[in-house]
Amino acid sequence: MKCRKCSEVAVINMRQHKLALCADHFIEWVPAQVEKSIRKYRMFTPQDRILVAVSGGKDSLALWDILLSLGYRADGLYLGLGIDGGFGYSDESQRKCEAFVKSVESGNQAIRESGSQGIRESGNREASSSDSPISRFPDSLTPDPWLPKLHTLSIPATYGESIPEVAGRVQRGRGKPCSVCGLIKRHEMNRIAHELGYSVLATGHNLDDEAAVLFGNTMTWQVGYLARQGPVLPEGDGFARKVKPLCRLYEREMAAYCLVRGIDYIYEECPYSFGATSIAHKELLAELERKSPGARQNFYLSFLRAKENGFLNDHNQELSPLMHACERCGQPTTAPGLCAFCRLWVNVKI
Ligand code: Q46
Ligand code: ZN
Ligand code: ZN
Repeated sequence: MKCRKCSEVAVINMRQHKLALCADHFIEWVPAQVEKSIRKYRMFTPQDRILVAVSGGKDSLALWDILLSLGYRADGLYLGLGIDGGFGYSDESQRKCEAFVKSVESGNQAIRESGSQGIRESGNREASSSDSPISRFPDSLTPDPWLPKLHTLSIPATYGESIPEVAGRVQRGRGKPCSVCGLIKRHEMNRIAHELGYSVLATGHNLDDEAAVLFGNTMTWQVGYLARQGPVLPEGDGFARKVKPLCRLYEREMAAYCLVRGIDYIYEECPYSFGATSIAHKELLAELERKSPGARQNFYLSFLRAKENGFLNDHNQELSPLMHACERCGQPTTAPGLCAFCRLWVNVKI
């Protein structure tokens, strides 16, 4: 199959777009799509300081790479969860994040040394002078170039227990640590974004993730969750704005992007992700997609359009429960007293 834009061999065929692209055109197309989502949903501007939640997986590292290539000032945040799974899951995923940020640094170093105008090291695309989003590549040639930082925080080192350990001793973690894990991650991301002055927190959720969540919420008509689901969760009450710039890209496109760009990521999933309902929903939607290309995209994007047109508006107004500052950490919480995160630790010395 040939690239739609040139005669090179295509590396990917995106049936939902009826579009096959070669490697060069694909790594131009992906950031352009992300930039469109950023603008369409008014996620952020070049003036915002962005914190990307990185897990060492393909989506979050691809997102960080794309935001940097588009010229946004995006730093990374890695939370060490203390999950081993028999293969050192957390340690390995941290190594992938560190290797990524090092490769960006050495890429920028190489540009400065070569003095070439706006061209990154091997595998990176050329910054054109056109008005394409790619032209806002980081100004690597300025005398004191901005370099992305990776912030890391180890949950066991900070709080004395790994995620599986906390989950093992509280009711909420019975059976699976995911609910406790989600709670801790949300709290720590909010806290760190706030303390370090980031206005935006970006996560690597792709369209497959979002469609699976939408499917789950629709199956049980969780209108509260449906009203809140979207590519942007506005800032407020001490929380940074949360955005999902990859929400219109398929998971396989992110895997292809990493491959073409040479981004090394952790292939293994978290050992606790197996058997999750969201994975079963993803498989169902993937089956539908095989039979009807674009079905998954239509499902999610039609939902977003319906919301833009007022679907669930009434429900949105009902949401905004009264918030209080947690007595211990100060983060906003709906319950008076301690927030859910602090209640996890009240009996633990930290
Ligand atoms: S990291 Fe945490 Fe996920 Fe692992 S323990 Fe569950 S929630 S599956 S995104
Ligand atoms: Zn091409
Ligand atoms: Zn608290």
